[in-house]
Amino acid sequence: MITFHILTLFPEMFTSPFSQGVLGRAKDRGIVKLSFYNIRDYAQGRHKSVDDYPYGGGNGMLMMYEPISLALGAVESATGTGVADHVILLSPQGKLLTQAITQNLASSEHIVLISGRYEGVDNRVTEHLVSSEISIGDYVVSGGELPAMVLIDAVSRCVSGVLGSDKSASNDSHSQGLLEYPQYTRPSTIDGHSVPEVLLSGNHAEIEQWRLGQALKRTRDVRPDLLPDA
Ligand code: 9D3
Repeated sequence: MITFHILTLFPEMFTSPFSQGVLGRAKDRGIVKLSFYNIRDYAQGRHKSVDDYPYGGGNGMLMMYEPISLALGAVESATGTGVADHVILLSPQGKLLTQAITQNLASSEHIVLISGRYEGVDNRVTEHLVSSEISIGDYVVSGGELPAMVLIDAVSRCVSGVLGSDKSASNDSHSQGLLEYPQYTRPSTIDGHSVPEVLLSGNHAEIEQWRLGQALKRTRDVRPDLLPDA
């Protein structure tokens, strides 16, 4: 059982990805739990502000420290434990998410995810409330919600019992080393395009050799950066 505690201004964004498929099932079966904390609910004062102008000037607004800190307090009240070592801020400044990281996170009981909006967060959040920052890649998306969903999906797949068999989970992590080989299903010919002969041969040694060759070629052509590790 793993619980993701999600601090966000937009909890509704998270509903559909986790109501279907592998993750929907994992949730229904109680293997994965999602718990939401709307940062707006922890805003203080007459205006219930969650964002403010950056000291020193600059573009846009920043998420304030206080509502995030209070929301983290609510997580600790709900769990009855300290969570300080398991607080992840989704951030363009973070370490790149990898399969090795998702596998490590999968053994946690509680993971707290902070999804930001605006141009960023008060750096005191990062320094004093967050234990690690994670990015999902070198491109810009509009907030931390989609990255949090990507992380939850990827981590959940590594949790025992979420996929059909533990073999599927280890198969997932193998495909980290090399890109996958081409795959085909029926019919054996369509629009004049045939399935490679070797796959119909029934010779399993030859099929395995062909698949490895294809995987290596694809990886060299498309993702040569993966090859030294494979
Ligand atoms: C990097 C661009 N920033 C400086 C101008 C502004 C900014 C844009 C979008 C700051 C934050 C965001 C929202 N993105 C995330 O919170 C985010 C993210 C991402 O944009 N790309 C990859 N991984 C992540 S994790 C969180």
